[in-house]
Amino acid sequence: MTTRAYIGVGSNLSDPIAKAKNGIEAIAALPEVVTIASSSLYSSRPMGPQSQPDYVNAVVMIETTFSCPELLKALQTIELNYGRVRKEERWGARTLDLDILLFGDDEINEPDLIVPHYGMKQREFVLLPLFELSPSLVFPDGSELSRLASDIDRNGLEVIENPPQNLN
Ligand code: 5RY
Ligand code: CA
Ligand code: CA
Repeated sequence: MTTRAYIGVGSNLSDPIAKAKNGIEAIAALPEVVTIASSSLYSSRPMGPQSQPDYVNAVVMIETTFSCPELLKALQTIELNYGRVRKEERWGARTLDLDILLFGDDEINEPDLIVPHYGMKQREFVLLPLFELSPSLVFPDGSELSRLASDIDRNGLEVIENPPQNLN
């Protein structure tokens, strides 16, 4: 049984364009994952603490035979492999952040795993790359991505690079 899932990719340290691409490639290389498409790379202004560099963000659409907790564990391993360090400041700068945005129509509410991702509907750097991949997407609660994406402020979000090809 496979599940369609969407993963948010973010980086704002140590060559963030390269780190975001590394993350996208590492997701595609997971044995139980097939990457269907990845979005453009976007430059975005930091949300949360402002005293940190701009981010590079993207979204990847996959099909996976992992369970959602298995996917989370695999993504956390990739983050650590690309030098992610837990710092004091909440929501501070990071080399690579991989978030499960959607996992099929699952709604999961556990302390360490909340899906759909908390806050994603308010984040232009998630909604606009996601809309690029799946313009007709409907959330598990029935809300339409097209409406959310057209209503949100771009807050300086810009495409910096077209989608990478030949992921598999
Ligand atoms: C708000 C608070 C914390 C939004 C708010 C976070 C990224 C958040 C980021 C990222 C960009 C963080 C989580 N209100 N800003 N801030 N991209 N992650 N642009 O990936 F996202 S920390
Ligand atoms: Ca995260
Ligand atoms: Ca994040």
